[in-house]
Amino acid sequence: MGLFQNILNRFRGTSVDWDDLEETLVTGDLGIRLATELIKRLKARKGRIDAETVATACREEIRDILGEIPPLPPRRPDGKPCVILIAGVNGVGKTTSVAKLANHLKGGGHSVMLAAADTFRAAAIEQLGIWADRLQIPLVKTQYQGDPSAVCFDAHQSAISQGIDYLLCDTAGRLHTRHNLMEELKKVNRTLAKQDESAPHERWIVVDATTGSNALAQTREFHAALGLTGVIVTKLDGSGKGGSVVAIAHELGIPTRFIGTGEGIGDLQPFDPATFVERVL
Ligand SMILES: Nc1nc2c(ncn2[C@@H]2O[C@H](COP(=O)(O)OP(=O)(O)OP(=O)(O)O)[C@@H](O)[C@H]2O)c(=O)[nH]1
Ligand SMILES: [Mg+2]
Repeated sequence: MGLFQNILNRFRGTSVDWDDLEETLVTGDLGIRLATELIKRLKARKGRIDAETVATACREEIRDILGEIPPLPPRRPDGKPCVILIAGVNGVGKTTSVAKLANHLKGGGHSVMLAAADTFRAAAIEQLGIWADRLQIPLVKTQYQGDPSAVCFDAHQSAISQGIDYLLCDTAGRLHTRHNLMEELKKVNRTLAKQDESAPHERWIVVDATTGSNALAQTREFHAALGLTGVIVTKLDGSGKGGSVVAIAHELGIPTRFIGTGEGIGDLQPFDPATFVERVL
């Protein structure tokens, strides 16, 4: 059940207790800091305080926090590809999201290339290769346990020489608490700037909606390493409602760019705050 429905159910016919409301917000993956901020904003509002008005006010405040979502960067004026680096912890849906995003971009008439920078798992290169074949998109890869930075460098060089519009780099899952793996990711990021100092133009984290508020902690660490410019939230077809992306927008100012709603290639939509607040959260 969604956050606003929970608020309505909990307080309908009774007065709204602020502590109870805060707990409901935290349970909705908004996190303590955002829940406290929302309560503050709600208290500052004048007028009736009942279940309906509080639910509506919460919607408005969350819509405000989500702000405007930047559009996908266009093809670079210098003719070089727009490079999107995809990172995140293990199993959140990075590789699937890269494939879905490639499909989305290809459907929009753009040329796309993939870089298989997850050299950590042998199956990962193969997994991305299957998607690339299916989508008929070029893939640059190396052998298992090769250097992920070198793969990205080669892919970038190839994408530049072929006049590709978008280069999507899939990286290995890594725990945000593992220092050496985060350093490796920073190196990938630096390497992509070697042939185009403005690259990678986008650095996105993929978070799983079912992991709740842990997504905020992950994003904090990846943001410190990469300076993130976006979030893809996956598995919104599951039990998670994606409250964590509101906390991420509020605390870190990072916009969500796409949402994943299934395992299929078409199950990716551009993030629309209005729809998200009305129908998903
Ligand atoms: N239900 C659902 N499943 C998803 C979604 N996105 C990805 N998955 C599934 O989640 C599982 C992991 O997806 P991957 O794309 O391999 O995840 P990853 O982050 O690349 O994993 P690692 O590379 O091992 O870190 C797969 O079974 C996907 O089909 C989604 O939006 N909804
Ligand atoms: Mg993967």
